[in-house]
Amino acid sequence: MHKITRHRVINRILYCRTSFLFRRGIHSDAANIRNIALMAHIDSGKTTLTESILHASEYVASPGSVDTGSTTTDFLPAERERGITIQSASIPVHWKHWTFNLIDTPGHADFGMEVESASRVVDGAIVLLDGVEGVEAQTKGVWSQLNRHKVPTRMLFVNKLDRAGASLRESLLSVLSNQLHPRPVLLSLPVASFDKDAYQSGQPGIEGIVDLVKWQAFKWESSDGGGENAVKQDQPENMLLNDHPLLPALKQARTELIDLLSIHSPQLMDDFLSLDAPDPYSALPATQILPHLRDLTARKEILPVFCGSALQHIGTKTLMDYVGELLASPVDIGEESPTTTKPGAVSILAWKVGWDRQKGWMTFVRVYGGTLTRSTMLYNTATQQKERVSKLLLCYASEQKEVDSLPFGSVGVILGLKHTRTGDTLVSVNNNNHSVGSSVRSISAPPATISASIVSQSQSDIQVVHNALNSLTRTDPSVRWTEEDGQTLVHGLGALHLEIVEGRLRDEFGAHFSLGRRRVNYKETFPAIGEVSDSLNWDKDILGKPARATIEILVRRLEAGEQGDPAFGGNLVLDATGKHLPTSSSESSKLPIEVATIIQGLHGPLSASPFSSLPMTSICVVIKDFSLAPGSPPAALASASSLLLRQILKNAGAGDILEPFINVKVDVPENVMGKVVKDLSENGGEVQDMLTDSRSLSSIAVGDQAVAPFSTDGLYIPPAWVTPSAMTSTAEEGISSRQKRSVHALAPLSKMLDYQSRLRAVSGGQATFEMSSAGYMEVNSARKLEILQELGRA
Ligand SMILES: Nc1nc2c(ncn2[C@@H]2O[C@H](COP(=O)(O)OP(=O)(O)OP(=O)(O)O)[C@@H](O)[C@H]2O)c(=O)[nH]1
Ligand SMILES: [Mg+2]
Repeated sequence: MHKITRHRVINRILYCRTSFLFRRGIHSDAANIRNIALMAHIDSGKTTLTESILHASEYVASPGSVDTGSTTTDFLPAERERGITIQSASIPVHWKHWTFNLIDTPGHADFGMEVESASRVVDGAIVLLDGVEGVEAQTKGVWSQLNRHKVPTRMLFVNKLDRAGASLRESLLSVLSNQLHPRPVLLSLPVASFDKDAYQSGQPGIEGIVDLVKWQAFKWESSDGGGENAVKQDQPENMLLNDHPLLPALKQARTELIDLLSIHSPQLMDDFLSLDAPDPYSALPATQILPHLRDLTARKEILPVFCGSALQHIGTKTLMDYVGELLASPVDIGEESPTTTKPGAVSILAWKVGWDRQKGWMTFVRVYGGTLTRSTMLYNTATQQKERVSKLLLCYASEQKEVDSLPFGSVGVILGLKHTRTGDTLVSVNNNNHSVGSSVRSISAPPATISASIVSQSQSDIQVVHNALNSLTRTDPSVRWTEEDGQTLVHGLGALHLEIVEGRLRDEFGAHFSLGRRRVNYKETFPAIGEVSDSLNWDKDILGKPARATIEILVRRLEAGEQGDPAFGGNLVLDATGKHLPTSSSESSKLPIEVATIIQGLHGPLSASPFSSLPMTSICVVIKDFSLAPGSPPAALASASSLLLRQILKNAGAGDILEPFINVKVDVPENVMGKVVKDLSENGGEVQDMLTDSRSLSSIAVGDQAVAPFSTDGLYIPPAWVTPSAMTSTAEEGISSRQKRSVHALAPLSKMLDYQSRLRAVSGGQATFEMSSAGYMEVNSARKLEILQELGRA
């Protein structure tokens, strides 16, 4: 493992974690800022691409590598040890006239909270695909997160095209088969070899790319390329000589690109038709194409697709050019403020809170309205507390810089805030009428799936552990802790998450404790008995005052395709017209007080089933009617809704039990595959596929209902031979199939907590695996009994 001292770690935290606007002076021009995130399935190359981007922008003289634990953004010891990203890191990049605030996010589903908060503050995302794997389980996970947070602009980067087996065609088809976007549009194509003979012999790898918009080919002279000198650039006709087979394919790709864009942009069609050139498809200049590309990207009509190899720095600079050209700036998004603030008032979102032993609490913010200065007195709309700024920071590598202000659109750090948590909105006190609970946007933590008890080493450690837990939950809201039957329980998103939490509590917060057995969190849902409606009259005194209210609600299970609200335990509340009502306390405070109090009343019965005491999920409550007698306190409605829902749940009888499932992919040699499959089946796993070529995964939707693919009509899908290394692997399939297989299965998380050691034993250490969350699923009656027995309820 790469050794790194605590002192260096702290310095790295201070110098690198923070986001920065510029290198040589403030970029006050928000139109040039791009707040973007890199998101993808685990191991797709996000951190490697970040390092390549930093290298291209001359931020780092020589790029680090995740494989030797020397990257800029994965700097925690736990990250370097494991070679994975755990915390998202924001880093400023200066490129041409733009400043990118780049957030490298983790791909592992256990750190979904990091992706969640990053999705909240970015205006654009680069989603990576591993060119060998295509769209994977977590690709779809991050894609729906981006949808949920309405991230306005996105692009795709098909990475690892240097790997044997990488296929641009299959990757693009996987975008359609998984319904990510109906119109992925290739703006660059890879050149496996500029040498015609090598190309025809199926030379694997990638030597360069062609920018189809600018009609330029780039050739990397050496594989460790990246530097300007190593790249040769010219028109494709001058670089691909002697009837190179790729040239006609490139021309076809460009022709189809212009045709497709023209169909969606009448102006471009006019420009194109009025071109007086023998070959208008090659003559159309990039300057005429770019505004339309930008517009179509913003309107989500198209999904721009780029390709390359982050490891070899191939395609990185082209990608950076298009990040600047196509992704939205804060100006495109406009100012966002809670409705109650005056125009021009400061409004900021705390998207991440970090703890540093020397600096104390570091609050990472994005400015959504106005300009934040050091003297701005802030008001936290969620905690309803005033906060005083002590310092504003912008950092760039080892240059740490204190500044007087953070302008609109920027991302920076505030020191000195005492109560602010991830997801809170802060506004300037002067311009605010203290709008309680109003927020720019809310960030909600995904549901916890796994828990463990924490046993303090001595009586005096108990308080230290509790303080450490409070601090940790402020930095990572997906960690929760509770006291149950005199036991302290910590809840997290998965086994790896808990492992990291354990380490952080010890190393960062100095707590002494031991962790008990891990167990997964079960949930209960409404029984399958259809809809139940009922009403209730409340006529009792509240705090000595007469209180009268009536309420009528309907309760049912969520229907297929209906999404529960993660902030409300995966349940949903609708009004009488079927409109989705916001349920998080900060959002629901925008509702009329009566409705907000009814929702508050629903919390209690949903948090514990009357039968199993488990939290209830996937339940839809429709508020059909209500009334409050004049002079009665709104609390009467909360009491009425709570009592009524409890009655309905009780009368409906015990519901079905749900438990967290995971998608697991095991790469295993064929000789031990049988044992691996048997073990999975014995442990409640359902094997879904055993593939010889993991790319074929693109056509199946793991853990989901199969969906009809988007049509390829009108799209340019490159032929398979454009990435000859994929052809090579097909040719060798006979051999490889005897060697390696990918087993895809769906399994209950509870049976997979010790999978690492179990798989090692079963496969003799010959297999590797990766997991991603598949969410909560209903269990069969045998398993239900087992769970109820485990809980002492049967
Ligand atoms: N051949 C090849 N390998 C690559 C490329 N990009 C990344 N890798 C390798 O893929 C592995 C994962 O790379 P990372 O950059 O850590 O991937 P990540 O997406 O940041 O992973 P998480 O943060 O853990 O989700 C490492 O071994 C990299 O060296 C590439 O373009 N080609
Ligand atoms: Mg990473």
